[in-house]
Amino acid sequence: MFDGLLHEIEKAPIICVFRHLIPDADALGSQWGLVSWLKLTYPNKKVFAMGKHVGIKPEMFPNPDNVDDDTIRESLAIVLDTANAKRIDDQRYTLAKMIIQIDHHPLHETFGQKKYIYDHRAATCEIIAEFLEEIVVKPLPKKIAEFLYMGLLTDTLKFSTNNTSAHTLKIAAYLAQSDLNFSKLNEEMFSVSSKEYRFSNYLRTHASIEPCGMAYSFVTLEMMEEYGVSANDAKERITDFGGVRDFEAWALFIEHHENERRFYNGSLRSKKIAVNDIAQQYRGGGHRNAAAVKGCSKEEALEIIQKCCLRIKEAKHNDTV
Ligand SMILES: [Mn+2]
Repeated sequence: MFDGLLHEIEKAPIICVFRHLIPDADALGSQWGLVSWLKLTYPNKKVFAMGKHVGIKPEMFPNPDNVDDDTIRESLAIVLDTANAKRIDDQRYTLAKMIIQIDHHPLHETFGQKKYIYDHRAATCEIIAEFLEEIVVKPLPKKIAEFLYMGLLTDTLKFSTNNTSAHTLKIAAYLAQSDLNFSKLNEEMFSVSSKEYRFSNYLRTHASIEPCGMAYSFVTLEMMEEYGVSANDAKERITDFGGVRDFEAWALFIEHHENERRFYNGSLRSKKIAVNDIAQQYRGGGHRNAAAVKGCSKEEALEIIQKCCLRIKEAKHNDTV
């Protein structure tokens, strides 16, 4: 499965580990899990965590490194959890001697000489842990296991997404051997601020719900200002629509502005219907049941809702015939 990966790692004196912009816990967990393991295992190599953007929970992960262009030129670049080249946090990955992609998103674009893409895995952390399990038979050092577990826990929404598999749990069990404190990790990853709590209440109260079972909300710049939440925090609240029996799909559109232009970036989620191909029509993409769109006008966002509704109706029709 990881043919040649260890070989490339072993021969590289410098390794730069990249991940996507606006990193979530899977991007950061896989990055810091791998970086920490590389540093520990190869004390003579120079290993760097790349990226400028801070994540949703910056207090949970160390700060990225400052790396000059010449160092990147001499390095092996490993890019984690990122399907499109434009989303790589720090575009200088192109300077590297060699680029390796490791990801669980469906293959979207090839930007590396080698790639390890396993889109049936629930998280990039699952793939990194799987790679380490092959090499390190005994339990991983606690900190490394924690980083990887955090990404596994959040990308699977506490092991509840439909890509959670027996393998995911096997990997979780492997990580758990490192004396993990599950309740503490859950608390750290999922508890929200009282501001977010109030904002969630607003979202739930004001969501639009189509008769087909499509729920959605628009969050304007003014609303985020009023509730004191950032666009990143607001986006995370898509999970507030999950767990409702009547909802087949749901969407959250967050307003952004660039120069004078105001537009929406949206997150789409569904129980059964595919939403990633719809997302692709609106400058986005992602997983079958969890995708994102970019730079949409309100009209486009409403079109997306209509397309999802149509698909829900078709699916219901097919179920009954
Ligand atoms: Mn991920």
